[in-house]
Amino acid sequence: MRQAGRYLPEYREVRARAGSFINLCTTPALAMEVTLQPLRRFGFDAAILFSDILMLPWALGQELRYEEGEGPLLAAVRDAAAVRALDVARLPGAIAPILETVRGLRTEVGDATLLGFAGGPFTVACYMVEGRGSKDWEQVRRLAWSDPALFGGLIDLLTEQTIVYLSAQIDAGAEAVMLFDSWAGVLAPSLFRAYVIEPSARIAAAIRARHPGVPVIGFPRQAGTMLGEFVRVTGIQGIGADTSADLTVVARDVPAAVAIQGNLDPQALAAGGQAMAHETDAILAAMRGRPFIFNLGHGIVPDTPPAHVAALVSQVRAV
Ligand code: 1CP
Repeated sequence: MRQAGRYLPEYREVRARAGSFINLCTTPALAMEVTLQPLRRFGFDAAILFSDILMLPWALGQELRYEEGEGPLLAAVRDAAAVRALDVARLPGAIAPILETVRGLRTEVGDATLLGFAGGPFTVACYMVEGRGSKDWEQVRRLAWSDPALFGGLIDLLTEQTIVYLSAQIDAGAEAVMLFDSWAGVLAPSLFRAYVIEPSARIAAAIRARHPGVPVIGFPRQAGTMLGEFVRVTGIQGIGADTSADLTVVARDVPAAVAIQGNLDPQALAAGGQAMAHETDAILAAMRGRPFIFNLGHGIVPDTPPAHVAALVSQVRAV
């Protein structure tokens, strides 16, 4: 999950210096610095590239800006002309600074694992179609039902470009890649199969073929009863469990060799103290004896006290 970001004063300092968020993501020296900050402070086992899932549509030429307090704002893509305007020829040049960040990080992370990432095609399409964040993504779901040719075409394009983008991150030094499908849980099962499982399976197969041995970790947030099918059909090596998932049920639903990652509630981390310690113990006990990556169930919240993160790390390290 997100490790850098607004809860760290040293991030806020670099963020202010960078001016825009996009400038932060596309200036290798700054993006490297904020990737390494949580690693230096807490000594995690892995570092995730500092970037954003929306750098892909940005690289395809879609207008994007990040407004303070509002999150991302994009020029909405809702018709065939807007899909045609996405320019795959722009991608290599646009992602070059991000790949330079990955190359620089490879030598800086030391023993920690360097994770690359991309958004799941469906979640990226959510922001592209809606033009901004949303709780239930009404426009996107309506479009998926009303114009499957258009929506399916957009998902296909994103799937192909995500393969290019993740492969390039691996070539630059990423040792594993994570696919964040944060809004997968809003879909009906038939659409979940078409727009979450199928594209993720294509991405995972392409990474397996081009980069054997590089793990792919999926995160189809709030997949609920669809989680087991997602893991089996995609053949991924790791599965991120969101806060709502019961890890013992997840363990029952996925093959024993698949690593489970998760899933402390970010609000338990923000609260800290006994409640956090107790919940952390329960997660660790449930996952004992199987491949497991301790993590949050979603991104860290900005008002999390860094001291709570330090306490959590020492508790997990003590196991
Ligand atoms: O000004 C700022 O500081 C912007 C805050 C911020 C940060 C720190 C955004 C805008 N993105 C990021 C970084 C980020 N985003 C990382 C890098 C790793 C790290 O921080 O350590 C990663 C992996 C992401 C992934 C991401 N971006 C997701 C998938 C995971 C998740 O949290 O669900 C999503 C949905 C986004 C979209 C996005 N970008 C930024 C915001 C505020 C949002 C969410 C908007 C919304 O709620 O709809």
